[in-house]
Amino acid sequence: MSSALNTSLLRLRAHEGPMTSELVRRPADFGLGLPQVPARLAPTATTTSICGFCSTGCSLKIHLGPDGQALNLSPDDRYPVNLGMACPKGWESLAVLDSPDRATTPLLRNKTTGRLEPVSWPVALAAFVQNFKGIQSAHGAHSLAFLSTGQIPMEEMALLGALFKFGMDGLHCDSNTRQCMATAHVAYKQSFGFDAPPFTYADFEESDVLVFVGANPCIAHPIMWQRVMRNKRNPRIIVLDPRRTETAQCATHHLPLRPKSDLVLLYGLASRVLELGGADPDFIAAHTENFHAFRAFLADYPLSLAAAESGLPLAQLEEVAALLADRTKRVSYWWTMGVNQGHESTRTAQALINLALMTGQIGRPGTGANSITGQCNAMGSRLFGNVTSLLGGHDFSNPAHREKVSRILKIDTARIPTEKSWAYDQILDGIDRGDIRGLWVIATNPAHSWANQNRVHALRDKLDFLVVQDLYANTEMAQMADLVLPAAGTGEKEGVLINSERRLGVIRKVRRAPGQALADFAIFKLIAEAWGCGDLFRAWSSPEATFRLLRELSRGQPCDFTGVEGYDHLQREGGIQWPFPSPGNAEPQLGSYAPTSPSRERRLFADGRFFTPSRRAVFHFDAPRPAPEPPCAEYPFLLNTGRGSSAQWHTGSRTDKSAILRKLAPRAQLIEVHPADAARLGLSSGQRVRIRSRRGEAAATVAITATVQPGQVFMPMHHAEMNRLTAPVFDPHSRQPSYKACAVAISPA
Ligand SMILES: Nc1nc2c(c(=O)[nH]1)N[C@H]1C(S)=C(S)[C@@H](COP(=O)(O)OP(=O)(O)OC[C@H]3O[C@@H](n4cnc5c(=O)[nH]c(N)nc54)[C@H](O)[C@@H]3O)O[C@H]1N2
Ligand SMILES: Nc1nc2c(c(=O)[nH]1)N[C@H]1C(S)=C(S)[C@@H](COP(=O)(O)OP(=O)(O)OC[C@H]3O[C@@H](n4cnc5c(=O)[nH]c(N)nc54)[C@H](O)[C@@H]3O)O[C@H]1N2
Ligand code: SF4
Ligand SMILES: [Mo]
Repeated sequence: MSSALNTSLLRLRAHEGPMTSELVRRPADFGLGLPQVPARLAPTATTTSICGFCSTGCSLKIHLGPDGQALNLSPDDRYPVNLGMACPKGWESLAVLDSPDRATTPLLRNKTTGRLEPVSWPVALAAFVQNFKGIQSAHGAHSLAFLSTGQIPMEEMALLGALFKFGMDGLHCDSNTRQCMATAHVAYKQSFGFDAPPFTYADFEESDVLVFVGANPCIAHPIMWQRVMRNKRNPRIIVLDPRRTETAQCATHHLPLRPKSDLVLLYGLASRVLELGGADPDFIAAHTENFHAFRAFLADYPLSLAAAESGLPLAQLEEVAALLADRTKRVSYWWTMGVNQGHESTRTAQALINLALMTGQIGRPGTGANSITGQCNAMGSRLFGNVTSLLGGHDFSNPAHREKVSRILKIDTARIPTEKSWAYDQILDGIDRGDIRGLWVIATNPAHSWANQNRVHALRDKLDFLVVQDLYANTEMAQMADLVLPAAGTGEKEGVLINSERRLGVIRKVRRAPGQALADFAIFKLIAEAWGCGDLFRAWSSPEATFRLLRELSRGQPCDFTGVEGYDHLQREGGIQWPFPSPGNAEPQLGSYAPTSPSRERRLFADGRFFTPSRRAVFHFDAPRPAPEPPCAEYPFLLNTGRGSSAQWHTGSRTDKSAILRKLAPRAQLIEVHPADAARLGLSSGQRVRIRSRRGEAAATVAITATVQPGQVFMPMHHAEMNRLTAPVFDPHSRQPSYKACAVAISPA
C-alpha cells in the first residue's frame, strides 16, 4: 500500500472521529468535514438538505444539536419545490440511517469459511485492487463492469465514471437508471436534441388539462401531487392507467386502457385532434420537422381503432380528444413508468411529445411533454454518470467533446474511450458468456430489482469477484458479495442532486456515518490511490471542487450551469434550475434560456428553439407492435408491477429500517386480484397463493380489489420475489426493461 494512500486514510479517519468544535471549524478533506456551521452552535441551529429518496427533490430543514449533528427535521417552507410539505419517507429520512443493519466496516468473504468477515480499509482496498487487476490481466481490461445508481450526488457519479473509464481502463458500465429513465432520455434526445425535460413544477398548478400516463403520483410522487392539488384553474385530470389507482380515483377522467395499448391509443387521439382542427400550424411550421410524414402515418390510426385496441369506449375517447384539441386551454402531458417500462416505450414517450408539439402545447405555463423522473438524482446520472454519454451530456464519439473534456479534466484524450458501453442486459449477457468476470455494484440492489431474477442469482457463480458498495450489509446484493464496502448515505455527506424539473439542490452532511463507513466520494478517491491512478484526480479534491469541474464541463451545453457559484449559492437560492449560464457567457445554443437571475420557476423552449442542429423538434413514430407475452391458456393473467405505498422505497433496504414507515405499509407481498377472478378461482382475501410465470415462481397474499381489471393482477415491487416472474423484454431504443406486462398463472399455495 502506498504511503499516499496511508496518509489519505489517516486524514479520512481523523474527520470521521468525534465531532469536536475544532473539527467543526476545519474545512473538509475529501468533503468529509462537517457542515459549515459556526463552532459554537446554538442548540437550535438549522441547515437545509435535499431529501435523498425521490426525484421531487424536497428540501428539509435539519435541526442541529450543539455538536453539529442532526437532532430532527421538518419540511422547508421556503423551498420552491415542496413549500413546507414532505411525504413519510422525507420525514423518516434520518431515522433510516440509524439501523443495526448498517455496513460499518468493510467485509471480505473468507475463502475457507465462505463467510463475510470484517476487515480494515487497507485490506479491503488491497483486495479490490488485487482481484480486479488480476481479472483484467487474465481476461483483458474490459472484463470488469460496474452497475451504479441514480441515488448518489453527481460529484460521486462523475468521479466513479471517470475513475472507471479514465483510471481503471474500464468500458462496460450502466446504472439502475436503465430500469427507470433510459426511455425518457432517448426519447428527449431524439425529439429535442438533448435530454431536456422542459417543465417546472409550477406547471402542475397552471395547467387546465393534465394528462398522466402510466404515472401514479399520489403514491410515487406525493408532493408533486400536492402541487396538482394547489391548481386553482378547476383542471381536467386525465389518467391513463390499466389500474384504478389512487391517482385515477382523484381524476376527472380515468382511461383504464388495455395494458401496453398506449401507443395505438395516443396515435388515435393525435389523429382525432387533427380532425378537430387542434393542430397549431404556425408552431409546427416554425419549430418542428417531419410533421407531414407523421400526419400521413396517422391516417392509419383512426380513433375507432384506438378504441378497439385499448378496450375503451369511443365516446370517452372523443371527449378526451376534444379536450386535447382545445388550444384555448393549457394542456400538459406527464408520464412515468407505465410508459418508460414497455416493449415500445421510446415511441410511446414520443407519441406524447408529438401530441404536445403538434398542438403547440410547450414552452408556456401549464404545458409540456413532461417525463417525471424517479430517483433523487436520476437527472444527475443522465448528465454525469459517464455511462451512455460522456460527462456533461457530451458524446464519447465526438472529437470536439473528447477534446473539451480532456482539456478541463487534464486527462489525455487517449484515456477517453470512443466505444460505447454495453447496456445493463448486455453486461449480464457478458457475465453469462464469461466476458465480464468482475462486477462492482454501487447503490443499487439488482438481486431484487432486475427482471427475471433467477438468472441474476445464477450469474453470481460466473463472477470471479463481486464488490457491493451500500449503506447496509444485509441487502440481497450485499449478501452475494465477495467484498462489501460500507458507504455513508444522504445526510452523512455533501453533494448536488438534480430533481425532475432540472433543479440543482445541495445535500449537507448533518450526521456522522456509523463506524468506518465513508462517503462514496471518499471510497472512490481511496480506490484511485490504491489503483495507482490517484494523480488523475488531484483536482477532484472535495465534492465542491468536483462540482466546479462539472460546472466547467457544462459550459455551452444545454445544461450549462456555469452561473452557479457553489453550494452556498444553491442553498441560498432555493436550488437553481439548469440552464443557468454565467452572466454574459451564454453560448448561442442556449437561445433565450440564458437567465440573468435564478428566478424560482423556469421552463424550457419558451422561444420554440430546440437543441437539434436545425433547432427544430422532430416527430418520431413507428407502427405499434403487439406486447411479446400476452396471457394464454397456461398463463392466463397479465402481471403488472410497481409502487405499492408512499412509505415503501423499491427494495426496502432503506425504508424497512424505519418503524414508522414499516407501520404505514403492508408487510406481506400482496397480489391484487379482481373480485370476478377471485370468485372464479375460489380465492379469498388474505389467502396465500403461488404465482408462476415462464421464468419462476413467487408466493403472495391475495388482496381482492376492483382497482385491477379482470384478467390482470398487480404486485407491488417491494418484495424480492416478484421479479422472479418478470420477463427480460426490452425496448429496442432504450433497452429499458418492460416490468409491467408478463403472463402468469395463480393457484392456491
Ligand atoms: N413511495 C415510492 N415512491 C417512489 C418510488 C418508490 O419505490 N416508492 N420510486 C421512485 C422511482 S425510482 C420511480 S421510477 C417512480 C415511479 O413512479 P410511477 O411510474 O408513478 O410508479 P409505478 O407504480 O411503477 O407505475 C405507474 C403506473 O403505471 C401503470 N401501468 C402499468 N402498465 C401500464 C400500461 O401499459 N400503460 C399505462 N398507461 N400505465 C401502465 C401501473 O398500473 C402504475 O399505476 O417513483 C418514484 N417514487
Ligand atoms: N418489477 C419491477 N421491478 C422494478 C421496477 C418496477 O416498477 N417493477 N422499477 C425499477 C425502477 S424504476 C428502479 S429505479 C429500480 C430501483 O432498484 P434498486 O436501485 O435496486 O433499488 P433500491 O432499493 O433503491 O436500491 C438502492 C440501494 O442503494 C443503497 N444506497 C442508498 N443510498 C446510498 C448511497 O448514498 N451510497 C451507497 N453506496 N448506497 C446507497 C440502498 O441502501 C439500496 O440498497 O427498480 C426497478 N425494478
Ligand atoms: S416526495 Fe420525494 S423528495 Fe419529497 S419528501 Fe417524499 S420522498 Fe422525499
Ligand atoms: Mo426508478
